[in-house]
Amino acid sequence: MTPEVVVLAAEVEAALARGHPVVALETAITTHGLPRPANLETALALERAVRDAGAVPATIAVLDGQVRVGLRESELERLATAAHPRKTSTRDLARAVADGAIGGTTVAATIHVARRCGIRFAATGGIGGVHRGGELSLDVSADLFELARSPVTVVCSGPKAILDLARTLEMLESLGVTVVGFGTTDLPGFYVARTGLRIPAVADEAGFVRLWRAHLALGEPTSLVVTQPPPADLALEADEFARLLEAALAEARRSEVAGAEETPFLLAFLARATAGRTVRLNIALATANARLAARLAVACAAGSANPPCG
Ligand code: PSU
Ligand code: MN
Repeated sequence: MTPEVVVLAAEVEAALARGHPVVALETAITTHGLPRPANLETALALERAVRDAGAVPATIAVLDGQVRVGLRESELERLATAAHPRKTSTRDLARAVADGAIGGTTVAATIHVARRCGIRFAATGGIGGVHRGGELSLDVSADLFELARSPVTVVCSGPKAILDLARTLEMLESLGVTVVGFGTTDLPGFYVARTGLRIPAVADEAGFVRLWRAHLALGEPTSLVVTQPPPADLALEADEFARLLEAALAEARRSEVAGAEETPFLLAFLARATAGRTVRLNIALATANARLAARLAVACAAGSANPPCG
């Protein structure tokens, strides 16, 4: 990537140069994950959450044939209201740039770009993973493969609950990606607080900083995936969610939706079926994750030179 293709906002560039904490924010949630106008409000709320915790937000997207790292409010608005924004994963980045397109970046594309810029923290709602039936369809999110080669800590509420969570954990293990629970040993499942799948926990911020330092010292090329449960007041019960998901998956089969369209389709179905509760939950958990990512970035930057990764 040449400098003209990846453009850093002045604030982000200055923060990185001084070793100040920076948190990358994905934008597929803006272009494809949330309905309007909640998508723009959320994108702004995520940036505010990062700032309030003392870090600099670097919202990443493709605009006018450039990968932009740090957007102005007017640019976020363009992204959030674009007629046909592209869902841009790693494989789509070059094409989106070449076509002069506008696109929201998935976790995969976001951490890919973050790594190139020396940004070490990112936040999202839920990471992609192995889709149900993925053992045959091979519909496995590029997020997993990018997590295997980008030393960027990603704070999330677990993999999106529409996925095959057990196989997603297996793949992360195979790829050498460390998954930890922030104060939990039960993998959070995005809309649900507990999935019954066990993960190692870090108790607190100090515990994470020790893990992060060890990971850095070992020179591991992989991500640390930090998961925290969704806010309790909005989280769904496991059986309630299971019923909703059955209906959503049946509708996806009837509509013959597959591939990159599946995630946005299922999220939209769940939003309709719950009269917007899953949207409120998605916003709340994404904001909480942005806040935690910033907190951890601040804690890790304290007393460390925060050298850019190669
Ligand atoms: N989490 C959300 N909403 C989203 C996504 C995650 O709350 O829209 C997006 C993320 O950008 C993630 C992507 O990287 O879905 C994964 O899509 P796929 O399974 O097609 O790789
Ligand atoms: Mn996919």
